[in-house]
Amino acid sequence: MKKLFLTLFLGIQFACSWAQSAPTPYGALPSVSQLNWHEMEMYCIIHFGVDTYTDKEWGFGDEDPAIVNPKGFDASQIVAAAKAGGFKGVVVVAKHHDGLCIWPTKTTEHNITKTSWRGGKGDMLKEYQEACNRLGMQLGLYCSPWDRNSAFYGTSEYVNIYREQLRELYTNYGKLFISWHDGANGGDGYYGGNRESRKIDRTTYYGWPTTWGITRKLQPTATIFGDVGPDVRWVGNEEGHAGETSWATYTPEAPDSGQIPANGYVKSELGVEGTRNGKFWMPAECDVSLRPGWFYHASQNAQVKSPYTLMDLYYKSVGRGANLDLGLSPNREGLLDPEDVAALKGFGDLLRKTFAVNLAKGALLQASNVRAGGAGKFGPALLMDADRYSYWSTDDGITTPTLTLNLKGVKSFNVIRLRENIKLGQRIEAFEVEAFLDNRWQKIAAATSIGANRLIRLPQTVTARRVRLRIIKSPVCIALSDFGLYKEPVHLAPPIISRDKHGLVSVSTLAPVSALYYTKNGSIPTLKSYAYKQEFPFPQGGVIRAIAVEGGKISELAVQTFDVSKSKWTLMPDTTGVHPTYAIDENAKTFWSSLSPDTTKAFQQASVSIDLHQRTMIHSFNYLPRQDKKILGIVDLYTFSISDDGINFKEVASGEFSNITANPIAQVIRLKSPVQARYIRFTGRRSVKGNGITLAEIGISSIAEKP
Ligand code: FUL
Repeated sequence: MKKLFLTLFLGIQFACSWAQSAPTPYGALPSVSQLNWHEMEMYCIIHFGVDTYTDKEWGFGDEDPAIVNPKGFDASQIVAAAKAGGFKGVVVVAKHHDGLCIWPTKTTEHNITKTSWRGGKGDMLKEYQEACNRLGMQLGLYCSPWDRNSAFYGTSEYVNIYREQLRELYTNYGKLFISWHDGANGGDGYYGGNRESRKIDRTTYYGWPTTWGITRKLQPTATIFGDVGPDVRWVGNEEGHAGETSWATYTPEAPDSGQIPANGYVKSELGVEGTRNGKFWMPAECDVSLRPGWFYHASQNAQVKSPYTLMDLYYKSVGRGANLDLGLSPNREGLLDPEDVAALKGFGDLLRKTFAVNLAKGALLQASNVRAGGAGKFGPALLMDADRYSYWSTDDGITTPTLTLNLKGVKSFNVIRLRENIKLGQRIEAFEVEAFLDNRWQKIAAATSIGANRLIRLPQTVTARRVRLRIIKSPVCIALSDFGLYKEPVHLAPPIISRDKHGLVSVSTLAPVSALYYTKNGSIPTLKSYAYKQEFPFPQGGVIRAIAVEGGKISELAVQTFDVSKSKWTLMPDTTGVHPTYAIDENAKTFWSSLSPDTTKAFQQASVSIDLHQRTMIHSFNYLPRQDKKILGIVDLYTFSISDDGINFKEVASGEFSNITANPIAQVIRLKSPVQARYIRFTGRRSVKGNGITLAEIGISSIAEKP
């Protein structure tokens, strides 16, 4: 089947008639479990627990498990939705930082048997395992090393408990494809009632080499994920993208680079790119949630990522040789919301449509060189089969070959795919693709790393009859396993919804369209909704949804949630620091700062006080951390106060912004009960780094529960 195509070779190949063996593998190589992981490309990670009921991202560890009662829990609904999205497995959070084990563990009382669900008789992990078996999906488990509930956290006793938890997980839930270990470690917690801060040395405390030994013994085919591997590295952001150049190999930084990284949880900026010729095969996993947070929050219902947004993330993760790990957040019933299910299905359909037909198939292939040993073994026809490990290779020393494709007719495409046979290592460093257009070869794409997968989404559809691949740089002969041309369905981009300083909302598009429609009540717009003609006031905030219509096509849906308009707000004189007005300018890119340039100064708490100029109903407030990818001054302990006279302030909320360093998204804090006030004050009581605080925006919502 592999020789369906006529393959032409230039002169020199005919001279090389002696049989040559396979190329020597290059650099660090993937293990069998890593190969399985690469083949999966995408899986989901499922967060459900006490946080689902407390509306938090990190539980403190003092939550009563009885609040957990997902009456409608159906693992099959969740796993089937992931499958419809094209995902090949799920990683279930068996224990998050709050310490609640969602299986009947013997290691702690703080477990599923103490919840109200199924009278304490249930085992969520078993149900996930059964659902995965039924649906042909692979299962992975996440057991947080940090445990804010355990009285023993910080002592060696806890490490034994943690290892025992892993043993239970590895023994009772079948074959796992991944053992997922989070990097958040130590800090404030309940710790068996002690309510204190416990610090551990993340490089030594857990004794990772021993802990990983347990994984290797009990789950020999599972990969181990951690901030720095050892099998799969964290990409370094929770936005779901790897670097434009992303190497599967990696050399961890100090403290003990050079050995298999027992340093486990040392973060590195390098995760996103990897290390060319790194010591270990340690590809990146790009984790990102379908919603802004990892756990379910009703306030984020309007922010479920759309199929095209997921598609974009797919190109930036899987398309860069990494894997995509998408967060799913079952609601309090224990089910995915219909919007989440629809987004997954829409994404899966888009993937299936895009990659249904390889337009390069049937082309006449002319390679500038084919490794001696026979076209059947190393010829370019092998690029067209579905086998990731059959490959086109060149003679030793031939590192910049070209491949010309005379397509079977004129073809229109907008996506290019390449793969290397990674069993032979990551070899190619740069390549270009050209199309024969207007009677000359023109460059249409160029990229660096390939590895397990490289996708290039072209800015425009290219229509051509001849295409040429040029390998520009490779230290050794190539071993390319795939070349494909695809056509992603054309779609109309969603309109842009924005609100100016005066509280006026506008709906616009980059290219002209025939009509725009919108709704103000959270419903999905149709051609019967309000037709957009001009800016309109929306001072109380809420959700605007809009669509564009052009040439009989309806665009992707745009959704934008607004807080109460800040058009009349002013800052009170006690707000100092640099650029105070940036805290309320409705511009996420600017930020206010109380940081002192004198870095020897200790942290000083700071506040922003605002006059709303009218008594306003407040259901929640919202802190948007700086959005420039820097963490200096990001607040993680806050107080929110209100006043009627601008002099006497009363605290109405205080607490922690969890996971804000890894995922610096808007933090919506719902007040215990709604209040009315004319003045508000936000105080940062601690920042994750630096001697002051920074703040991109402060907002409030007057809406009881964001739809
Ligand atoms: C993070 C955790 O701290 C988050 O809560 C979440 O579990 C995410 C997947 O990993 O680092």
